[in-house]
Amino acid sequence: MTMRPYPKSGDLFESERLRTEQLAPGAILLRGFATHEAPALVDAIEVISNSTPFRTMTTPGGRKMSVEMTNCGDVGWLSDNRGYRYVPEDPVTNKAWPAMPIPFEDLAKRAAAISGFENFLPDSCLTNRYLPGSKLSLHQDRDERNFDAPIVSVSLGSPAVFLFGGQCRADRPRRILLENGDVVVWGGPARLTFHGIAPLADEHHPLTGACRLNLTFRKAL
Ligand code: MD3
Ligand code: FE
Repeated sequence: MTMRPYPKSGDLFESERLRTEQLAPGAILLRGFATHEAPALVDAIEVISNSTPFRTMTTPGGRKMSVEMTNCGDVGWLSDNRGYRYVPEDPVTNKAWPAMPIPFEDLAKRAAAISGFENFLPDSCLTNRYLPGSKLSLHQDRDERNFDAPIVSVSLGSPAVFLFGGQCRADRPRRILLENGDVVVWGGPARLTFHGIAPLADEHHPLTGACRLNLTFRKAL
């Protein structure tokens, strides 16, 4: 039997090394975890948005959000004058949301597992599209039926400053740069932290041009 020595860390390419960072208990940043998959993910988002287009939504308070959104999976998140909720049909097309592509689900499961959340089964994937100036105000994700499952987020394209707050809205947020291929897993004590995205800068990325895409995988039901 031939045995290959386990590679010393110096033998690993930078792109093969796991760059994990615990931002807080339950919040694990996997830098570059999806970089290799990024072009395929962007292509799949293009396909999804051809059947269920990106649209801006209105908050229950009547403000138009600057981020454009679409969904895939069993249910999709939406916001309108009646509130925030998950629905099985897209109100724009009056059809079911497209199925979650297997490579999406697979990536979300691998990221969750490596972060200590085995058996994550997302049933919803919200895709956010940011253009220069688009932002997402500080908020909590609390429209899911239970908070035991983590949320997995994948950043694609142009970089953004992520605002990582605390358990109270008034906690001053830390600013963390999220770049193409970065994946963050939010579970346990981090599941209800306040978070947002600062206005996107006007930067060019070879994959997406000026725009940033973000996937958030959730177990909504
Ligand atoms: C921390 N999206 O769609 S991803 C959202 O980049 C959302 O589009 C942002 O916040 C974006 O709701 C941020 C990072 C993220 C997502 C969900 C979280 C951080 C989170 C849930 C709980 C705590
Ligand atoms: Fe959120």
